[in-house]
Amino acid sequence: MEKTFVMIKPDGVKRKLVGEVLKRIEAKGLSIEKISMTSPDRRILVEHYREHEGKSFYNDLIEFVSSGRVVLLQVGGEGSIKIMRSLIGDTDPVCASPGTIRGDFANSKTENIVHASDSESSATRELKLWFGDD
Ligand code: FUP
Repeated sequence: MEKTFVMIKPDGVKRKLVGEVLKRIEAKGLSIEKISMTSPDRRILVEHYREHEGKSFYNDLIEFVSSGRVVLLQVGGEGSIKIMRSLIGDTDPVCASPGTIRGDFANSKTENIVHASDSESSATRELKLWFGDD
């Protein structure tokens, strides 16, 4: 079954939206296969966000995601990568539709509650980075 990586970012944890995000994932029929909480250090975030290095928002992004605890998830189910992307909504809060997680709760491009892998190759890479080979 297809697997994807999801992270509830520090703003989602601080705003007590963990249950809300998990509820939406499960209500859609996807499975929470792994779950843990951590305070990510810069090293792992630099690797996670390597494709964004040098962009104008990069430093603020790393600073923000390393600012508190995050919830790491392996989510499984048929079509889980695309389904999670549609559940989270657009990166830009102006474009994120109501009914999506970002559309309902985010008001910033950087502090946008949740991350979900955007392709099969990033899902494989990110699951290995955050959960290792287990
Ligand atoms: P997404 O896959 O929807 O999370 O969005 P991107 O891969 O385009 O961006 C990765 C992260 O960079 C987003 F979670 C938030 C951050 N970002 C900004 O802070 N500012 C921007 O203008 C674009 C992205």
